[in-house]
Amino acid sequence: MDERPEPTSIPLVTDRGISRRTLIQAAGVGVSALAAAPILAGSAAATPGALGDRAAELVAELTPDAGRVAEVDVPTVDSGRYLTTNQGMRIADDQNSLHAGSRGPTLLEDFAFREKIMHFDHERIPERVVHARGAGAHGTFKLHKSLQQFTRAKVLTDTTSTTDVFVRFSVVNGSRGSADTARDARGFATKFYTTEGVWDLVGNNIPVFFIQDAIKFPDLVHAFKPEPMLEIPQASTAHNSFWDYISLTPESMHMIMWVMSDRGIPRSFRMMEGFGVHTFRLTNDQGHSTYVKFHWKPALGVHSLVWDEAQKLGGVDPDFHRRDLAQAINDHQYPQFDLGVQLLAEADVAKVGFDILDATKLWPEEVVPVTRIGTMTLNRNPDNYFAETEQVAFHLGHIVPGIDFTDDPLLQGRLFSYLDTQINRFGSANFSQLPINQSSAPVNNYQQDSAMRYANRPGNINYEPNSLGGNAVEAPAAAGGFVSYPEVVSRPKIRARSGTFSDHFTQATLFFRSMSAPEQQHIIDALRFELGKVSALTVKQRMLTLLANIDTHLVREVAEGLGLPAPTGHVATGIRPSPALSEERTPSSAQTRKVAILTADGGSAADITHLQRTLTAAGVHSVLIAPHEGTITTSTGSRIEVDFSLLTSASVQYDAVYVPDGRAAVAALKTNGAALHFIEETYKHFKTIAATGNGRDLVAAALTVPHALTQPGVVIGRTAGDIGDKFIAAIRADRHWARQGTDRVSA
Ligand code: HDE
Repeated sequence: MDERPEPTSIPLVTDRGISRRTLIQAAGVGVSALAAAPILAGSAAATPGALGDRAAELVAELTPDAGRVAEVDVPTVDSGRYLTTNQGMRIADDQNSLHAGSRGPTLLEDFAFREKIMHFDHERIPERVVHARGAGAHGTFKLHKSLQQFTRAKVLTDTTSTTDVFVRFSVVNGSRGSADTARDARGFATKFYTTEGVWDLVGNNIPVFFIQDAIKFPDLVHAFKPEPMLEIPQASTAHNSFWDYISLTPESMHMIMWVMSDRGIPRSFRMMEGFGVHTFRLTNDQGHSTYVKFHWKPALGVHSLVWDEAQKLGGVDPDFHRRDLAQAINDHQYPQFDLGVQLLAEADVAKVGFDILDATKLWPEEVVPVTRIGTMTLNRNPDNYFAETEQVAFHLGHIVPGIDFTDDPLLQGRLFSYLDTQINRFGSANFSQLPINQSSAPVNNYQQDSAMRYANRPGNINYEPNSLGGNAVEAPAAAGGFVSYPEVVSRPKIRARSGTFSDHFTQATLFFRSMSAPEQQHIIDALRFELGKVSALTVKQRMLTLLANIDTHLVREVAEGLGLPAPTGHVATGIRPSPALSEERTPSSAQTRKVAILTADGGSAADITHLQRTLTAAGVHSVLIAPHEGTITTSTGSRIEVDFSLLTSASVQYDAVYVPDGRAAVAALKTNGAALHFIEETYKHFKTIAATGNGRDLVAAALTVPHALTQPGVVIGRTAGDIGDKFIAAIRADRHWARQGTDRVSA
């Protein structure tokens, strides 16, 4: 049997409909290769043969010291495959480049080295200008409620089918290697592979935006990115240029309230809402149009970090959100989001009291309710970050018949920007041929060539119309063709903003007033922090004059923090709060939350195993943390595996901590600064703390605030059996804002 691997280029018809030839590396290699003889360790050819023998002799003669430098005995895994160049030629030595003598210069002739290193040199494509840092997941979308009355889009009307999706969550400001937990808006972009073509819903976790017209976007982005001279700060808006720009851009005030709120520091991608932001349009078979706003509602509710925690996580685990998403999917705790729509008849536009084309405005859910129409389940992690999460290319113009645009000037500008961006990132107009971007619907047109094109059309007809028999003709609306909504446009060509876009404060006030007291305080603290990092006094003052038009309490508190006088402003009156904007009443669940069990040698096996079982049954994860890795010997002499040491874990990575009984364990931990800090920090971040038996003494030793053990979210009991339900209820409650003395904790 020939032991050569199967040809590496095989014809493939993908489930996305495009017939293509794809380079299959490793995973697709055929049976004969797997049955091949095992490869010897290292890169020396298995049977050098006569030529190899002669070469080896020559090498020995000319360079007596030549050969592989075997510093370590490298165990190899026999994959049944040989290393090859990209041309399929087998590589005999992948550890040594070709030299003139073993100590001589590298030869230009070394084509294998050059191929490898040049490929490496070209590994990066330009990172996204914004939203560079992201994490992706595959999933499905199932429609429950048809919008047939409003749209002809099958993805929104066919309740019998399931649509594949790919979602990319992202952080806007930082570069690709920055931290997940920076204060920022989060991108929430969904690619639906519908039967009528790709539909991209490219949204954020915040329903409004900083600016009203796309022409301002480059300035906004320059201002929030690191300042150009030293390229600092990374992934942070707490600097002069951002606040200078914002203080000169009153239309951003509503968005500023959101970014400074808890929404700017989500606990998880799985616990964020998503918003299409713009007013889109649905069109039905009769050509009738209805305005629509798209929403994603997370099954786990909307939850956030606290700022101190977010900052620390940036160092302790910069991949916190990315890891959290992948872990949940690995554990089959699939993140779910309901797709919701707010529908507004053209005749009812006046109801909302502002211009629906203004992307700095939301439609309060109490005025225009959100109807949930389907559920998205994210159930598969990418196989390869680059191929999927990095190369996924979103564009607002990826749309399907039945969904259409409005004249929102931000939306209109985005329609240009995304395609331009993708062509720049990929260096080719053929990005739509990459597997992650391929349409499930057949792709037929007469576009051709450009870099890296491999889906090619047979025959001589590469134009239309043609009379010689091409392979595609235009589809009328009845055959599923996209027909733009024929909105009447007959206005003067003019560079101006509509007067109906000029109220920049009412909804900022609406948002602030809709927050609970702790949420309001977080906005105040965030503004104190951000503006506190601004060195230009005039910028701080100008920001205060804007905040004065949002809320009097807000401006007074921020001004006090900055040590500046609070200006007065004109605050809108008669605003009815929108409870839907607060995280206070959001659904909450203990499921998928993470508990740290903090113990040491001598910890109670009965407590630990009982609590582990209780938590697992409730869908809560737990890890055992001890002063050292390996195993701990429990009070009864049994051994329990340690997941992390106090060196490799931190409280900020967990939603709660539990200290089990065990005299020796507690005695050891009481003198361990890291253990005491762990508990203090959990307390400071308003998270649940539980202890049983002697464990109580450790909590008491760590927390010096008065009456710490009777504070909300501190669960003390005799045994793990006693506290199970209370502990889970406290985890479900998430943060215990009523807890006293957190600011006295020095952690
Ligand atoms: Fe984007 N935006 N954006 N944006 N945006 C990009 O496209 C742009 C805006 C959003 O995970 C870029 O592929 C302009 C609003 C997401 O790949 C770029 C304007 C909203 C993502 C671009 C906006 C978004 C992007 C950069 C003002 C919420 C990441 C790389 C008119 C509705 C998608 C890229 C992903 C990415 C342009 C404003 C969401 C440069 C010009 C408003 C989620 O094309």
